[in-house]
Amino acid sequence: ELEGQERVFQERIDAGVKIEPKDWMPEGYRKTLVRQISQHAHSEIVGQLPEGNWITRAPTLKRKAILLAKVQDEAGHGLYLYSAAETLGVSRDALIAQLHAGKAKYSSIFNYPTLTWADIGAIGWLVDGSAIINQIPLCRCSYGPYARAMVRVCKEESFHQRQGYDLLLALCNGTPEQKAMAQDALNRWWWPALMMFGPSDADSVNSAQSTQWGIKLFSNDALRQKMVDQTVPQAEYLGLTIPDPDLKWNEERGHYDFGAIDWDEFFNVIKGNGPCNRERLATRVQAYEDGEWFREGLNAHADKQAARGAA
Ligand code: FAQ
Repeated sequence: ELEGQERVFQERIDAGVKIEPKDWMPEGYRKTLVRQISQHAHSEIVGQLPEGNWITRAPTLKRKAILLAKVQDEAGHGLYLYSAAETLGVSRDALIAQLHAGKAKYSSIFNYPTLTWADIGAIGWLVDGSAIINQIPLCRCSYGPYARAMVRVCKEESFHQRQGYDLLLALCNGTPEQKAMAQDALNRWWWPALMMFGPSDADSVNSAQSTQWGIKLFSNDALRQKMVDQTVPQAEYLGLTIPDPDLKWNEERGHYDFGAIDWDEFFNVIKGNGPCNRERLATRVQAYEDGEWFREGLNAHADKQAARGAA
């Protein structure tokens, strides 16, 4: 039984009233949001790396312009999300320091390598596709600044998803080698994409509280099922095979049944031992250090402006 401020807070959430930065909130609510929003921000920024890897190798000027725009959008998403986290009383510098020290999580998916051009298509189709399914409900979550940030992010993610599908469609309508490249990318990205939704509901330690607080509106497994149901017909249209022998329409449930996820692989990746964890972190830290001269310049300029204003 909740009492006092906490009860009033829960009643507001249950009534669908958004919580705003200056409102009273339980410390656990604040902490949960800082955790989730910062992980989400880090995912956007680290998520630029696998695709950034292909900007100089895009096959045509048009594909290069599209990919550049997508990767820039991801930087923007990171910035909206760090700003949303800052409304909860943490600084962006502190969050970035945690990431660089290897203490903060970011999505498991960005620890896999992009080996071929088809991987860029698979990321747009499957990774942005999953991101949309997870983020559409977040547009209605209880914390105002996070919910509002998600509206624009989701619009941009849908462009990202379409560009990935369009890229794969071109490959699948191309030569047998191109189609094989698309199939190989699907084989490698399918299972990691399903892992993006987090552990099964039985192992999701944060779900119960986050649901009560209106941060989570659907469970990890419910969203994962939605992703499978939505993606199977899209794979069929491409003429590609999803790498799961147990995948089968279940008439009774009205959903696809699918095979078991390798949770050992998932937990290994989130512990820092995926194929690219070390490389991703090292690249981020290097980029930050290389930007030191620029941050110094910005500060010097800001100090000069402030001194002028004071004079
Ligand atoms: N990777 O109890 P739960 C994108 C952790 S999309 C790593 O179920 P929760 C777009 C979880 O943090 C990707 N860690 O946790 C893009 C927790 O550990 P903690 C980013 C994971 O929070 C596309 C533990 O496991 N999207 O970036 C993962 O209730 C292309 C137990 O899990 C978001 O972050 C994972 N996959 O539910 C960008 C969406 N899954 O913190 C560039 C917002 C779970 O207690 C290119 N986040 N963990 O130490 C969420 O909706 C939730 O945080 C979940 C996890 C659903 C991810």
